[in-house]
Amino acid sequence: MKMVFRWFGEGNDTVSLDQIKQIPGTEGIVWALHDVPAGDEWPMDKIMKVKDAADKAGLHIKVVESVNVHEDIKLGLPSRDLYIDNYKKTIAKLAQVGVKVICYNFMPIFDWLRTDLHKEMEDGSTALFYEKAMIDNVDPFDLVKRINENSKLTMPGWEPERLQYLTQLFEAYQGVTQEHLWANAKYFLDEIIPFAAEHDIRMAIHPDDPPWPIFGLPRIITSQENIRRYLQLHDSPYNGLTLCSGSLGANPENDIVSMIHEFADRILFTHIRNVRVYENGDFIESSHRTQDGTVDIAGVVQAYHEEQYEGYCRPDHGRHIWGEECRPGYGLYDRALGIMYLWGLWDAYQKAAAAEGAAAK
Ligand code: DNO
Repeated sequence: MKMVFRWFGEGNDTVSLDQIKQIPGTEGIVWALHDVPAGDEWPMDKIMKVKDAADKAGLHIKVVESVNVHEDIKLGLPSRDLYIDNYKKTIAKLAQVGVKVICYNFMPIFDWLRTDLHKEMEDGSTALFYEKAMIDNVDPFDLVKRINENSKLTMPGWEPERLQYLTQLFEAYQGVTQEHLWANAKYFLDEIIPFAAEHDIRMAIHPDDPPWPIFGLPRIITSQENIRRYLQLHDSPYNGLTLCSGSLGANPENDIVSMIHEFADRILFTHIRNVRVYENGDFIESSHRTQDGTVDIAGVVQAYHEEQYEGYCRPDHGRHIWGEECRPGYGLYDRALGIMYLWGLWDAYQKAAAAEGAAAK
C-alpha cells in the first residue's frame, strides 16, 4: 500500500508540502489544477509548477484527483467530442510528468454533498454531516447558497463558475435517466481508456457520494453491482476504481470488504475513511477509528492486506480538531491521525502474517 495525501495547491490549501512530508510513510501528493474549468485542457506550465514544488519537497505526483468530466460528456451532447479531445490532451501531458492514476467521477452536476460542514461532535470537534431529510426535500439552489456562505474556499464540484450555470444544468438533465448515463459513460470510456492505456495512465472512477440519486438526478456508481457493471463497460486493467469506503459506506448495505475482494485487481486507489450512519439515514464523518463509525475500517485494511494491495491509498476527510482552521474535511491533524491508524492496522496485519508464515515452516 502506497500512502499519498491530497493537496489543493499553493495558496489554495492550509496544509504545506513540508508538513505532508513529515507524516510517516507518506510518499506523494494527490493533486489537480483546481482553477482549470472542467473540459479545458490543462496548461503545461501550471502542471510543471506543481511538479517542481512537489519535487522540492521530496513528494511524487503520480496520482491526480480529479480531471473533471465536462457535463456535456455526461449528458451525451454532440459537443462532448471536443471535451473528450481536451481530456486526452490533458492525459498526454500528465503522462509526460509521470502521472500513473487519474481519479475522476461521473456524477451529474454535483460532486460530494453535505448539509453541514462543521457539525459539532460530542468531543467538541466538528465534522462533515449529511442530513438526509433535508436533501430529500431541499431546493438545490438554496443549498448552493448555503454552501457558498459557509466556506471561504471552493470545494471540488462546487466551483463558482459551475454554480452560475446550475439552472441551465438542471434543465439539461431533464429526462436524462440512469440508462442514458450508462450509455454516456460507455462512450467516454471507449474513447478514453485505449488512449490512457497507450500513455500508461490508469483511470480510477470514484463512487458517487452519497451513493444514491439526489435532487432527481441519476447516479450510477453506487453499489457493488453497479461498480461491476462499470468495470465491464470497457473491460481493461486501465479502467479501474478508486474505492472510497466513506462514500459507499454511507449506505450500510454496501459491503466494502466484499468489494475489495471482488475488485482487488482493478482497485488503483483507495480512500479510507469512516462514517457513522444513523437510523434515519443521516451520517457524519467520524474519526477513522473503527469503533467511532459504522464502517469496519480494521476489516477494510485487513482485506487490502489479504489481497496484498499495492495501489495508492489516502486517508479521506478528517474532522476539524485542535482548533485547526482549514478547508472543510481537509485539515492536517485528523487526516494525519488517520494515516497513523491505517499504518498501525496494516503493520499489525503484516506482522501477524509474517508470524503465521514462520510458524507454518
Ligand atoms: C471528496 C472527494 C471527491 C472526489 C471526486 C473524484 O472529498 O473524495 O470530491 O475527489 O469525486 O472525482
